[in-house]
Amino acid sequence: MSAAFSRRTMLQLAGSGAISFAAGASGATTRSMRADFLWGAATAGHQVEGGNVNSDSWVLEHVEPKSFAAPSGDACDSYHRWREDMDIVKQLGLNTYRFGVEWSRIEPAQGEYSQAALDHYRAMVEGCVDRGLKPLITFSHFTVPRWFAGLGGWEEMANIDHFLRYCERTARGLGRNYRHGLTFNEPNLGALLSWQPDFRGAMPFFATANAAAAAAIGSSRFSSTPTFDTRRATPVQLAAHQRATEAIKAIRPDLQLGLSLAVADEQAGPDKTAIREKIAQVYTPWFDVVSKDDFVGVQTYGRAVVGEAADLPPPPGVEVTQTGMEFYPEALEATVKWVARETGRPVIVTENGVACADDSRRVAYIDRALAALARAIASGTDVRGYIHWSLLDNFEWNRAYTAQFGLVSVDPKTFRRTIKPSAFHLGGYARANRI
Ligand code: GCO
Repeated sequence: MSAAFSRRTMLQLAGSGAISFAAGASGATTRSMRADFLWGAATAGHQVEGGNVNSDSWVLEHVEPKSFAAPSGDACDSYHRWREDMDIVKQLGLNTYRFGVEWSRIEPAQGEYSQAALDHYRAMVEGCVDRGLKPLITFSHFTVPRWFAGLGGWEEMANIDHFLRYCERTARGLGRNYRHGLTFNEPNLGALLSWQPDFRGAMPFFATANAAAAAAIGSSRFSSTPTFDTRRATPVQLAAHQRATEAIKAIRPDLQLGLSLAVADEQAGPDKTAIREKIAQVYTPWFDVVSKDDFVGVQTYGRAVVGEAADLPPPPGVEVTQTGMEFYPEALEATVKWVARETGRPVIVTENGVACADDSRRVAYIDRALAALARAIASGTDVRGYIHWSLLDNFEWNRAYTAQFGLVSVDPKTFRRTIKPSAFHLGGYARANRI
């Protein structure tokens, strides 16, 4: 038996929960995670960098009617302060930093690539490595260049070629010092949101905003995530993921590459339920494609109770988060088990978190979500990491700066970072490598 084999077997046993039980300080049974478990925090380019002026979102943030509570503006100024952000990740005892590269900085005009932007992101990869952090790179986290939105974005199959060129440039430009990548962040989000009555009802409004954005850039159309037509965009993004995977792997065959899915703990409502239709529409096409990837990223924020034709609102009296979701950290057990079973792939939790002003609720959320994750691992689910959303309080899309998902707060004027107790709490799990 080779050393490599026995080591792998040990890791698998550790991952499956077959070894390493111990009693924690509280008396509860705790479990060691595999030695290479990823403990991290996540950000996304547009949500933290600031000044992402060539993106589709920037255009939409500045037209009437306004679909954003405020423009992203300087965000957290992380385009300049990324070193400080990574220092915090390191200080907390986490070992992974997930961040996104912005296509609209790398290719601000069609066919014009910015070497300076590629160098910037490569320096970020190296910055992680210098601190002993593993970078996990998102190639496309919702935002696209404004010119790409004007060409019909993900609603046009022919547009995939633009994405492939960007992925190739980026894969070359970032160098070899990262081991994990995601092509897309939550390409199923539009389909998932279409089950929410509020989002469905707002589609005519979004269409008006998109028309205004088209006019602003002198185009006849403007296609943006997640307000695009998902029946058109889903087949394009499915194909784009597969082709981008081939293109990136041709340059980096050693890369662990996948995508992340928005996954709610889907539960049938008490009366009639359309849960089967919902799953077939929102998840099944992605599960099929993901089953060929190296791993699958699971992003869970809570549960969805599916009624006859849409998700039901949280029952009266339950605790809700700043984004109106039921506070339900337990969702993570069902989602990672389900996705692992359906895809046969190892899971990395690439996002999980809660929007709350009271940080003690984030501490409770982390404890309960990690307990749920430990139960999934104990039942044999192959989970390779837990990456919290988010490192920073940041630009939460349409809600702008009104929802706090961060382990760290950011002063909007001075950009001063203040680490919250929940961040140290998560770091404690990471340092011990136990749940
Ligand atoms: C998403 C995104 C993040 C969000 C987060 C909180 O999952 O929608 O990846 O960009 O900010 O989920 O809503």
